[in-house]
Amino acid sequence: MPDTPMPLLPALPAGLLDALHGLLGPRGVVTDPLDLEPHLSDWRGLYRGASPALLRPASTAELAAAMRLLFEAGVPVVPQGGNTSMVGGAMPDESGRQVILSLSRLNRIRDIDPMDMTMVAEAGVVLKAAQDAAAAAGTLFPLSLGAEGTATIGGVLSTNAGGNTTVRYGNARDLMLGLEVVLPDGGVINGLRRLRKDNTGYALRHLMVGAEGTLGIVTAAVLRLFPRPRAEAIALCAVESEDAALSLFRRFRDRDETAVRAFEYMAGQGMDLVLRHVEGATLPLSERAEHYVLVDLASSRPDADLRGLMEAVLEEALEAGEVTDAALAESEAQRAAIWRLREEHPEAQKREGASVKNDVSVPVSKVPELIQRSNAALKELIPGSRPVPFGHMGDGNIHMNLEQPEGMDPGAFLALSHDIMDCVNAIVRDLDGSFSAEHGVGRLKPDMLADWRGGAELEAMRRIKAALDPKGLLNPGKVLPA
Ligand code: FAD
Ligand code: 2HG
Ligand code: ZN
Repeated sequence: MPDTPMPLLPALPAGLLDALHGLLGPRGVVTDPLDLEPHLSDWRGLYRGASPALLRPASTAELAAAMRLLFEAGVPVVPQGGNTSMVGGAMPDESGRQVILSLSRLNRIRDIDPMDMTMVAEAGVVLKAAQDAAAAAGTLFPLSLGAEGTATIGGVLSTNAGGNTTVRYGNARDLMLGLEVVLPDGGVINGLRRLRKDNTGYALRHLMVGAEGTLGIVTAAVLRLFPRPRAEAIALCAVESEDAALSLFRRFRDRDETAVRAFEYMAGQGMDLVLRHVEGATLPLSERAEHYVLVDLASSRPDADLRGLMEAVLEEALEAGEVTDAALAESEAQRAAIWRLREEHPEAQKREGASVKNDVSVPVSKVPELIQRSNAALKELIPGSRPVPFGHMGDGNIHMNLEQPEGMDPGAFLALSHDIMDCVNAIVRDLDGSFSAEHGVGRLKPDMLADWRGGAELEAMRRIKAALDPKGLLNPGKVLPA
């Protein structure tokens, strides 16, 4: 046998790279391993993939032409936005055959219309840039999440991201009116309609939202804008229990539902990690608590007395023994500091050691039961482990995360990931919830999808996939089980 070294990566079909170069130009095709490197691992460090090339088309037409070539050659394509997926959705597999597709050069805001209250943004626009552009036009694009400085419009739509303001404005799907999409064979759906009413056949745009890049490539979207808030009030509260937190939510909602922009729960355990690991983080309350909530009120009415509303409701809740302490932000700096305590939870968990995430949702009324039962079951499953539940209580989505026991080998803890997820999911199922609330299915959870959405529902999903992506080339191995 001749001792010839195997190539590290299987080559793309002959001539394809040259053809792609011809179409996309030198900036449009990246093959240097150093430049590819940041695209081959995910934020959580769960996956490491391989890829022969990263494509960066500069327009929808370029992308459509490239997709036609890839389709004919039978090359799999993995769309990647900001690569902040929590479920490995944007990772190529280890085969080295999958091309990564970045939309980073499609990063224009094509139009903002303050009368229609719409923005047309390309897929590569970073979420924060979309928020800033809306603000510059005197409007609000309300989607808000910890990764907003990196996540893209294509990514948030493809995952149907939720974040902090779902309780008031809905998730990404609710903020989308129309889409431009390139299909696996290069066909283009020109659906950038800015209509509030458009009942014309199947709503393909909604099929693409949350499809995690398995049905088509989102290239641009019509997004909904809102009036800017002119009055705001924000407080960090120590609350007596999970039930007290829910009761406080109800008090605010019943007084003025439209004023509640965010209502976030945080357990004492998670706040301790933030205070330990995040530079400059301090608790604006007199003492540590077992449970906290962040209440964020906003209104577009300049005369809305949200400070008065905040104080009145907190007063009632203090008297009822639900709230034990509260700090109201008096300045923009204090407001940002309170939000930071919430937003730094994922980073603080990461710095503390290994953790397993459970992005689950239940009906809002069942959130306290979810947290209480999961805490108990997880501590029993792994003695010494530290449940860190936090998240979007107002919409029923809690990150029922588990931090490793102090001193335990991180690898040994992560080897128990599936037992940990099964443990929480059994409770979630019992409470009529979902195993994936806002992060998606990605590469991590296709088996869960098969388990939870079997029968006719899974079969219908498979048929949709086969109809739109007959060669199975778009983001293989994601969402649907093999
Ligand atoms: P990527 O991670 O690059 O991709 C996500 C998925 O979408 C992949 O399946 C990818 O193939 C596909 N995709 C990307 N672009 C396109 C496109 N143009 N067309 C078709 N498919 C595409 N998520 C929440 O919902 N709420 C939160 O509060 C939240 N907070 C976070 C905080 C932190 C610190 C981090 C790291 C993540 C957080 N996330 C949150 C998860 C993540 O930010 C979201 O899932 C986000 O929507 C991903 O956007 P992205 O551009 O990074 O997409
Ligand atoms: C958040 O709400 C994100 O901060 C991340 O969805 C949640 O780290 C997590 O589990
Ligand atoms: Zn979240």
